[in-house]
Amino acid sequence: MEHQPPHRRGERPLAQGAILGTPPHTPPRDTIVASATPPGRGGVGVLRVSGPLTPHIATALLGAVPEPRRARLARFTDDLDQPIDLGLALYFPAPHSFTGEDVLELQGHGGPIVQEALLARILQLGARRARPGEFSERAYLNDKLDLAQAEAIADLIDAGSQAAARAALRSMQGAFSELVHGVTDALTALRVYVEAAIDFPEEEIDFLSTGELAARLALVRTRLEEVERSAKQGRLLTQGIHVVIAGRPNAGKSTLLNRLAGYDAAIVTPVAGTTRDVLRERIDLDGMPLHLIDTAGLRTDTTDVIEQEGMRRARAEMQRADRVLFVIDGVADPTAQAYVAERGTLPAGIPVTLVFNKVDLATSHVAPPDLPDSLWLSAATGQGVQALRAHLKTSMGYQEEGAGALSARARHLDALGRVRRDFDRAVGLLDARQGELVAEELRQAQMALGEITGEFSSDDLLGAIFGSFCIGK
Ligand SMILES: Nc1nc2c(ncn2[C@@H]2O[C@H](COP(=O)(O)OP(=O)(O)OP(=O)(O)O)[C@@H](O)[C@H]2O)c(=O)[nH]1
Ligand SMILES: [Mg+2]
Repeated sequence: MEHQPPHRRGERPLAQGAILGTPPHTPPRDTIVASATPPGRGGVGVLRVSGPLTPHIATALLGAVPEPRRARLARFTDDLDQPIDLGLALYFPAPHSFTGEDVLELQGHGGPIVQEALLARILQLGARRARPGEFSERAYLNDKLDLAQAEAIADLIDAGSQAAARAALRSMQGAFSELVHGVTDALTALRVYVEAAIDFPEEEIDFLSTGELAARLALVRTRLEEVERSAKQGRLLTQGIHVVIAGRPNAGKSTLLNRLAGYDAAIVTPVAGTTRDVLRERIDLDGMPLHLIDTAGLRTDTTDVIEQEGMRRARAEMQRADRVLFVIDGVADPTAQAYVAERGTLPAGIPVTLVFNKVDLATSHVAPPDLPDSLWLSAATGQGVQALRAHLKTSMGYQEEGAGALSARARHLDALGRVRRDFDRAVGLLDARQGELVAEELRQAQMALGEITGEFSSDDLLGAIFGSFCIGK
């Protein structure tokens, strides 16, 4: 399987060389092996070997290096030439392989004993066990794919819906990277323009005051906004949102979780203070993953240490939420006094939806003034729950999959946010006629953009990204 990036990093001399410097990473020289199929029993088990020792391993194991890219039925033998298994061998010589190195794929029988014996033999021949994501990391280091594409592979494997899978496939094939590179190229052109002006100081002032530069900046900004929109949508599709269900004890939080999850995930009782632990459920909202988190009811009049710890955890979850559903018992508290009392203790900046529950018991309802978005429903009967689902989708800006939805991650949005801030500062400095500083801000913006596709990346970042992949990927 090969993935062609829209641009190879090595082929971007302006981005890489004179203006930006070269990346610090060098491809590794040792040989790795791992099972590419999940552990356990199955019809076929695939082991993958990558690195310079691959031809040597193939010769020792199969008697000869197989013809490139042609399946060969072979005996996999041990050091005494006794067969370990019989299967298909596929050889992909560098650089035409997934990792860009010499790769051998062995499709044997999918039993744990036979797979482990084969793996032990390959270790004996000089390979070492691969770390999680190490094949993808090598593909990245060898310019076979960029960082956003490598992440899209993991997102494809983890996709929780058809829509997310299709979006990940598009990003894996480079569609998201291409958008980012479009902005990078426009920024590079801008920087060349600005830096040329700085080299001719007598003309700098004139140059900065012409409308030309302002017009170019505006154009880049429009493209940047396009990428941000696309990434935001992609992030919703790929990673979804985290919604915390909070409120007073007995408001019906766990009942609501169960209703949305479609089964009895949480214990529900008429006893106030039933839920103590944090409970997580992942559901699919027309393609968007929704991570629902049920929490202990908030109240001040308890001395129960377990409940107090539950509340502490509830508040910690709210800090990390994309949205809080604050559930009110609509019968006992029709004016949402529980929310009014708690408002000051909720994390600032995290949007809240008020859910007035138990409408099946209430005779009428009106929205009390000065409150956030409000919905009335019955978690017990399901009445109004569809409207809550729709509200969650629209309030997050999620649209049903358009023709070209892409997968993206919070990491990308974070980088794009920094690009935007640097860029806006550059525009401000232009107004102040500060050519050198404009150039510097644009350089920073370009660096932040480069983090998305991995033209700029620290070892820590790579470790965090690839470390979350599965072994053998
Ligand atoms: N009539 C009616 N009863 C409900 C509704 N939702 C929940 N209840 C009842 O309210 C009681 C409390 O429900 P829970 O879901 O356990 O409430 P909770 O907010 O999770 O409570 P704690 O875990 O104690 O914080 C139970 O007896 C539920 O059956 C509803 O929509 N209508
Ligand atoms: Mg509960």
